[in-house]
Amino acid sequence: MGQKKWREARPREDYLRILNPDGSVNGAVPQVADEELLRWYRAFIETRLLETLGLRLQRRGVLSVAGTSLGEEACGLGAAAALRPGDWLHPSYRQTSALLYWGVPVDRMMASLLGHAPEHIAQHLPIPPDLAPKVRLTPYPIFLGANVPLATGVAFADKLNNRPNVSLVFIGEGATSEGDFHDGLGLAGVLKLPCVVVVQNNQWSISVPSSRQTAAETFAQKAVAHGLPSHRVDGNDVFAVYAAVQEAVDRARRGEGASVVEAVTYRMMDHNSADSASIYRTDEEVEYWKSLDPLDRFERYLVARGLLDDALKQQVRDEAEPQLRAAISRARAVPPTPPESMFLNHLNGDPGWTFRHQQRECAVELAGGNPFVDFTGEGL
Ligand SMILES: Cc1ncc(C[n+]2csc(CCOP(=O)(O)OP(=O)(O)O)c2C)c(N)n1
Ligand SMILES: [Mg+2]
Repeated sequence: MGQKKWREARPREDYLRILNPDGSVNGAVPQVADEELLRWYRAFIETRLLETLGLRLQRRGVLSVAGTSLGEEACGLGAAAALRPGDWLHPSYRQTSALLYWGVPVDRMMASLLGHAPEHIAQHLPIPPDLAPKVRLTPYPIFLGANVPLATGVAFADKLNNRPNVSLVFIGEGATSEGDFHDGLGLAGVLKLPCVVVVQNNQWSISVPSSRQTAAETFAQKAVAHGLPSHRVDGNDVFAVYAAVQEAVDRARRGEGASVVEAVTYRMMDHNSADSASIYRTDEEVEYWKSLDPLDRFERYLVARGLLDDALKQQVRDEAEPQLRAAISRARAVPPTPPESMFLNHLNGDPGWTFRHQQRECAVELAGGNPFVDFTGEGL
């Protein structure tokens, strides 16, 4: 196999940046209460800890695949913090920080990564109503881009019913090449839907660099063709993400329609545990982006403000880790999802031939037979 590495094409830095990598600030910092800043900090730390534990579980064969959002946490966090209870969050798989910010139960998240069916998880890990997240969530679709029309559909329903909610949806820069992204944006533009689309541009779509994803100069530009306003921000600056998304959310809530926010960031790790990024990109590139780390600069800012010191840093970790470990243990204690339960749901009408065939194959296997030898499918 060839050993070609892509030459780095650094993104333009003429974007909104409020928090510099050294922790100093440019211009006005969004007004956020001290307690809220510490909530952001805890979500940052929990995200890093949880994803590290997830990777270790993958290495031990507990999870079949694990990914991380290392270096990208400010995108999910800053955007999610701009929502209010009742709003909708439509994540992709790189917004662990958004989920943890809104208190999505870690045991359920982990049970889902373990492959359990949603109904099974709900049955074995019930959530007391007062602990349920205060935003509404949709599960991320594996087919990239599909959550954009989903979000615009939800926003349309809210608009038709005069509900004051906003839908926040995340998509990777690679997935903006999907038709679904444009279908969703087209509708959101024409119908002025209360929707904010965050393009999390982490420079890579598995092994395809963003410079090969589009000939457009920026991903924010993709909004123009749909008549939508856009912002382009430093995605490693939690204040810039928050400020831009907050403005877009306010606009959507006032009934003025949808917006796009491109958050420029970097995927520090492999695409997921099934990838090996060192084959296609250089160490120098990764080193450069380490110097822009979103948590380092936020910590520097909090320390300079007198809100954080070494003792509190340690305390946050010491509180988070046992809680995360306990949640993972609860998820691991969930009994296996009965395999035949995958046939409990089908979309509409009577189950078709393929459905019935697979159901019978599964039944043969569960009875100890070999579906390929012991079941011919005859008579179906
Ligand atoms: C429609 C579709 N095509 C391809 C894939 C396989 N796939 C999964 S993740 C991925 C890369 C996505 O890159 P990007 O949108 O930039 O998101 P990132 O992983 O960088 O966060 C691809 C091609 C898929 N899941 N769905
Ligand atoms: Mg990407």
